[in-house]
Amino acid sequence: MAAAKSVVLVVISCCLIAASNAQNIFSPLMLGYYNRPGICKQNPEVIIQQIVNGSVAADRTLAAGLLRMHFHDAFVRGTEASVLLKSPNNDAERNAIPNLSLRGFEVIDAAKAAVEKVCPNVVSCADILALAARDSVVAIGGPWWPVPTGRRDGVQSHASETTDLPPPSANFTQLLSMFQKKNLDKVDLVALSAAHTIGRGHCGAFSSRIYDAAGNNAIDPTLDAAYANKLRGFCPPRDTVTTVEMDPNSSLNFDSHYFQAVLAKQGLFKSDAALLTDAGARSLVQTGASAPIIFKSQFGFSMTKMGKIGVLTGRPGEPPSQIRKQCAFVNP
Ligand code: HEM
Ligand SMILES: *[C@@H]1O[C@H](CO)[C@@H](O)[C@H](O)[C@H]1NC(C)=O
Ligand SMILES: *[C@@H]1O[C@H](CO)[C@@H](O)[C@H](O)[C@H]1NC(C)=O
Ligand SMILES: *[C@@H]1O[C@H](CO)[C@@H](O)[C@H](O)[C@H]1NC(C)=O
Ligand SMILES: CC(=O)N[C@H]1CO[C@H](CO)[C@@H](O)[C@@H]1O
Repeated sequence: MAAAKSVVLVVISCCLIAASNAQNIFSPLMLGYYNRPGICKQNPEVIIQQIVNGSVAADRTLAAGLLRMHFHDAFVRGTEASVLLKSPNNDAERNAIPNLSLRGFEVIDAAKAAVEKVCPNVVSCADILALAARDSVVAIGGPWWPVPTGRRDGVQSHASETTDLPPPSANFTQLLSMFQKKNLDKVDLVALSAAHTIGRGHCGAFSSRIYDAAGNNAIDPTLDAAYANKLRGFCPPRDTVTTVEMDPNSSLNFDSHYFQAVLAKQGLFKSDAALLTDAGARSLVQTGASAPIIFKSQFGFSMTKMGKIGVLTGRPGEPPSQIRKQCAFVNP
């Protein structure tokens, strides 16, 4: 009898545990995931925002760094912070060529350290990066967008997988197919490309447009010749260190100048110019140029969508995941 009772107890407690785990295991992303009662004694989103505001106030260029880092995270393995991992063999995503110049790792580390002090082992690095990208854009006067939270962190990162990132040499067909593989459509492609309204690019990412890969000294006909000559002034042939503003004179402001630049054949990369080669995309570029408010709301909508690519929430069948203690390392 006693034995039977304890079996029943075991069964009941097993199922209670299973049921309470199930709430965590099956919870999809939701707004304010960490702001529910009993999760954290202070809303971690506010702590993250404070750190991001402080960092961007000290160095406005970090907004571009954090926005781009979120994009690179999302496109490779999903929005699960694989971009933050360090590898002892230097073969993680951040060691790959397109990582070039990823910036803002220290902001994520500072935000993680600050939230760990308040509620350790609760807030994922993937959520911190998604929130920081949004908050940094808001901090420079750009649009706000909702960032549902509840992501968990992945446990793998491979330099070889950065081939999922579109190269600056991509044509429209390639860009669209790479975005479609991530469940993003043409509207998202055009809206998100306008992230290049902030930040800088290395000469090497567009030098073939101003010097010609074949060494003929020819200028890419899809690039405005006067602008190309100006770029030559910044970038001597084979320069690997100089960077130039992607949106001239306004690379620290989140505006819709990017679209004006693209229409004037002053998009910096071939991938920017490629948006004019598709009729539908071209008309979206025109809309973006003439209706900044529509652009900003679409940008936010597409960012929320990008932030959902390949998220890990601990559901059965998903790759292993965790809440990392340090964003650069999987838990020991
Ligand atoms: C459409 C395909 C895209 C291509 C081919 C592309 C390519 C590039 C390249 C080559 C750079 C310059 C990197 C360097 O030379 O240091 C760059 C910078 C940047 N990209 Fe993109 N990108 C794309 C889409 C995006 C998206 C979707 C976002 C974000 C939503 C984004 C955000 C940025 C930002 C903010 C920078 C400036 C980074 C800084 O100043 O540190 N890009 N991109
Ligand atoms: C961060 O800056 C934004 C934009 O200036 C502001 O709305 C927000 O209240 C700030 N957040 C914190 C926590 O200081
Ligand atoms: C785009 O580039 C790919 C790969 O180089 C090529 O096969 C394709 O023909 C190009 N498409 C267009 C429209 O130029
Ligand atoms: C940027 O500013 C410089 C110097 O004020 C000016 O010569 C140049 O025409 C401006 N470029 C654009 C695209 O507005
Ligand atoms: C910031 C960073 O990790 N940069 C690395 C990018 O990848 C190259 C190799 O492709 C490394 O040399 C950089 O250190």
